Amino acid sequence: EIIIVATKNQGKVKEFAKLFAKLNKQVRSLADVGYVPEIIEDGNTFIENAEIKARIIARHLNTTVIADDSGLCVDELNGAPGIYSARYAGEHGNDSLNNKKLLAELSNLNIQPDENGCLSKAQFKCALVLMDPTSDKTIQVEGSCEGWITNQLRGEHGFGYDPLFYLPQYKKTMAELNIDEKNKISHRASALKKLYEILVK
Ligand code: ITT
Repeated sequence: EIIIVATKNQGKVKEFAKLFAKLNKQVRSLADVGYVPEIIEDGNTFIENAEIKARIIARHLNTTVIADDSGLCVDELNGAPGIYSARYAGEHGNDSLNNKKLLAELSNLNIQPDENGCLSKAQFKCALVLMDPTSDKTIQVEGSCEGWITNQLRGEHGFGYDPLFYLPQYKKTMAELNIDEKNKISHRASALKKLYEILVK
């Protein structure tokens, strides 16, 4: 069975491909199906934005799709960048600028780092919306992952804010975990697990 994941983010695609492989399903991304629209994500929540993407793409392709809207919420920044995570520093999807901006915003607060260099608690959040265009029915789920923002980029795996997201239980950043390790604990994996549990019922 083939699942269309309505995303142009290759980092997300890789993680979904591995997660769905365990369920014996193959993943196709927007690049694979040759439809990569510019979508204005003007919702107020992760769920709303995931639904906007799912609806546009499911209708266009006339097939069921799963859309992912996700981001990082930093406690000391009152939940920023949140739904603006992809364009935090102004340029959509520029991970290195976004990470710089995050460190700059936290450095303005003059927080004393802890022994691991950590400055604030944070959560990764992921909303998944599965949409069937014939009925317009959706399934909506959310997953999250708790960690800390550390003051130094570390690790080469993953994408986005992974190099700054520190996991005390591993003494590593998310970018120092390989994809299988990340897929055991990530916000995306936790959301997908909830979706799967609803679908098998
Ligand atoms: P699509 O909308 O096409 O799926 P996108 O990259 O624009 O791709 P989002 O609007 O959901 O996706 O933005 C998500 C941003 O949040 C992304 O650019 C990362 O900076 C961050 N993010 C989400 N999940 C992440 C993860 O697992 N690790 C690190 N950063 C993540």
